Amino acid sequence: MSDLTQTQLLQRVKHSNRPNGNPRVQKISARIVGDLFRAIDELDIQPDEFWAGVDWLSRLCSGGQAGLITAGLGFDRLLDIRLDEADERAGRNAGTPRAIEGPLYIAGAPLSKYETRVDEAGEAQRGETMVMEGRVVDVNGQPVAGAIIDVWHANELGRYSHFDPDQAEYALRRRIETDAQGRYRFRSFLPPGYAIPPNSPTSELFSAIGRHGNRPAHIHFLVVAPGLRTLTTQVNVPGDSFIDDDFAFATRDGLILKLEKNTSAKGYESLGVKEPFTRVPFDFVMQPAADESEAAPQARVARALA
Ligand code: MBD
Ligand code: FE
Repeated sequence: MSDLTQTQLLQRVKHSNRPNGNPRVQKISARIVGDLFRAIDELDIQPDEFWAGVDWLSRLCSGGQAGLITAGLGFDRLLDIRLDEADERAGRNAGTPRAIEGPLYIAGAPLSKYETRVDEAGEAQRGETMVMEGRVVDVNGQPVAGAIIDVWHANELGRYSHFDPDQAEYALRRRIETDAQGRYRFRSFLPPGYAIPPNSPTSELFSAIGRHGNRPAHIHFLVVAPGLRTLTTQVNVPGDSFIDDDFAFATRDGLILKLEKNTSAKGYESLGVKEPFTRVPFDFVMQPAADESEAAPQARVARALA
């Protein structure tokens, strides 16, 4: 039995020779290994190519960039498309569209009621001042009090706190609880887009396959409320040249912001706004949860928190 053909080898790799395996893991791993064996054979992948790939993968993972590659190769959006398709079949594709979480969410941001600054008071101007505001409502238009909106976005250099050692903990990350009328509002600045780190495993692959690694300007949200289906989404700042060419494929109709430039500061004093600013109205429309597993707070799609 020491001389194996490719087929015999694959059979033995797939064969479980201990009890108590996990059937789902067995099935998935057998399929993926089999597909890779076939790719190696059909593409005549040479040992140096194979080991270069393994080396790339270990550098990618030890550098914390696995979630960047899944987004850039379309896997994150694929999972969303499949959830949308399942919703469509179940007749429940209402409300604010979902959009990928991305690899840069951190739980536990500072929590405020109704309103907050997401940027810091007393800093130099970091971009166009904006106040985003609106309500969380259910699919019948009823306001949702006590919803928790997690918001996070990049700084003026396109970098996210926690991953960027130059920023304070939770910089540009906040949570806001909606008031009795379901309202929220926050002040920040319109962020720029994001680009994958240069000289990294991710950029290596992207230059080799001839793709850019840019995301258009966007803001992330995770909205959680009792009895409602947890919503992970992103909104885009209009006018960005990458808006229809996002490296992570996350742009969606219904998620492009409308900017109300030159809004009067009157009524926004509590956010420290003193001059005309850009108002950004946006309501989050949340579906009812089909069951407990879809509702707050455990329904965020489980992924490790970097
Ligand atoms: C981001 O800011 C992001 O949102 C995604 C999905 C991937 C990389 C950087
Ligand atoms: Fe992002």
